[in-house]
Amino acid sequence: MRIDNQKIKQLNDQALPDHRESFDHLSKVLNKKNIDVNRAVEKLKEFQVAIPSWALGTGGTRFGRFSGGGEPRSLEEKIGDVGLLHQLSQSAGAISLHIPWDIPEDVEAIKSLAASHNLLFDAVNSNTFQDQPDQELSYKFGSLCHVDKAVRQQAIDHNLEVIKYGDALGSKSLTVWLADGSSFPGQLNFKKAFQRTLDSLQQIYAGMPSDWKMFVEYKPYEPNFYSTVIQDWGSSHMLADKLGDRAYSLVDLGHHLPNTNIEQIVATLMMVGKLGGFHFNDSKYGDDDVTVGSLKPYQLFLIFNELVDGMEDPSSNNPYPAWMIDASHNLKDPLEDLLQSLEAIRVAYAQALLVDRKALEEARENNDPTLAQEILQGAYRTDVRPLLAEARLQAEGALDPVAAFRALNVRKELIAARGEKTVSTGL
Ligand code: PSV
Ligand code: MN
Repeated sequence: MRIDNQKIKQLNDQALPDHRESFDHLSKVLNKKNIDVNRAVEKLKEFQVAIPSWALGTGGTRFGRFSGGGEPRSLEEKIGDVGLLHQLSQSAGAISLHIPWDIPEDVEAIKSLAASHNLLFDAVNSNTFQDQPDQELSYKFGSLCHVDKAVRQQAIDHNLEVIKYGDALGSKSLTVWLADGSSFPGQLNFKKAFQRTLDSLQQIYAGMPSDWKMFVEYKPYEPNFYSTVIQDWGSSHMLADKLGDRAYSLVDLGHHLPNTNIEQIVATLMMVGKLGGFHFNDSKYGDDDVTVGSLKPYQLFLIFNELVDGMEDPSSNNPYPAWMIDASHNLKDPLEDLLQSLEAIRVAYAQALLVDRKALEEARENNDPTLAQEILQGAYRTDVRPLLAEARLQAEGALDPVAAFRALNVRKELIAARGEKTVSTGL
């Protein structure tokens, strides 16, 4: 389904007087601080985050899954859902596919459907963490790290196939996340597993088109409980470094042990030009995959502070990172949840744009942590939501996407079109 743009406009018109008042007030406050409001709005208009095709249905845990209704049943419907998110938010201009969950049967038709929603295809993701029904060899004991060369070859071939699908759709990057590891001490030779993984990744890297990038994602545990082959940013960076110039680390917010200083990891990777991709979510305990910014918005801001610093650093050769939400929706409507995540990401981004970097650097040079904190928290405590709303208004999105989603009964219409009991492919 598509929302009638006139309906979005009508809702915006009703909310416009309040928006003008708050935007004008914020503009005055920021102008006094010599912050260029138009630049911030333009930056927000440009900032697009990819939606993963597997986040549009209800997620679950190993204990159960409580289906929502109106879930997308096909790749076409998933693209339609991302189209709705983009129409309302004007900030979800790309979709990231997971193969084999989302194999495009008619590539040209899928491409033109995505284009009709103004969507691009972001990184494609391989899946060697599950066995598929028609698969010859099992990944129970790993894929790219497996002791058996034939299993490794099967996993390499799968990644090469994923690249082919992505290439046909216009993707320019492959994200590799491996569940490979061990659940018991002694089970795996750490060094051999790492070397076999590197060797397998080298073969995949060699099969990428010359304008493609590879993102190596890390995760400390789960589904394996004792060790993961690519457990942390150090392992990921070692692999990316050995693979070549077009291989990068990918940071997923949920893939860190409690209290890890993720912002420092981001700064360090960008310093050496090796931060390629970013998966957003939030967590309290582990890879909880809950709504971005729902638990630790200040941490998200501190991470964005480093991301913006890295992006604005003229001496950095880090490429523009690929942004993606990587979350699971167990309780909330997935589309509402994704709209909230998009908002939280953009709030943190906008706040980071407000940081007076020159003053912050001076405070650092003067060993003045008090002033450094004042500067950072001054930006963090600014209610930047009118900037986001203005960016959406200018791009013909909804001033308030979640309110519009509800007022326009989008879920009800999706249920009417697709049914109450639909199941989306994915996790
Ligand atoms: C693994 O936990 C992960 O973060 C990877 O990015 C996967 O591709 C994704 O979640 C979906 O399973
Ligand atoms: Mn991820």
